[in-house]
Amino acid sequence: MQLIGQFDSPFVRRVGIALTLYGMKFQHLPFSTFGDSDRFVDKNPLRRVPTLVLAGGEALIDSGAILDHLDEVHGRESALIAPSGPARRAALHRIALATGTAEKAVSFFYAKLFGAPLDPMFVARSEGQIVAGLTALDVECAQRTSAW
Ligand SMILES: N[C@@H](CCC(=O)N[C@@H](CS)C(=O)NCC(=O)O)C(=O)O
Repeated sequence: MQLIGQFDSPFVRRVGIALTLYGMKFQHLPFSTFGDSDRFVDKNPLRRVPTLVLAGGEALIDSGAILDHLDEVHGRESALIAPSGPARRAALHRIALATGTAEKAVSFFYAKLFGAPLDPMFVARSEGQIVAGLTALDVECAQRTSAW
């Protein structure tokens, strides 16, 4: 199994952490989404990471879909996320806050890197969304009462 992508990506990190905690052996290919995307475009036409290549060559894309597969292989009852019910809904809410914040941060980073001078309204909105996401995540994590 090969995990494509660098660990500066929060989405690659969440897959790498799950693989490690599940004790699944994998080869890490730290290809850059920009400089190295020709090396994995046959596995992911979007040229995005993470991309997980299974032993038979099948490629899984998008961290949520990859984690769904890893949970299934590891066993849904002993997965890192509760299998059903309120605990699962609460976890999915925390995950949506975390991945949503990361998506905002990544797109804001790309806009600053490649975009024309940014509209101050867009900058303020993006920064506000990122800070609000992180703050909400802190609050939800502090309120956790279960092992999940
Ligand atoms: N929803 C995707 C987001 C993945 C993502 O945004 N990856 C970034 C790196 S952090 C990427 O590949 N960017 C290159 C691009 O979109 O062109 C996931 O959860 O895997």
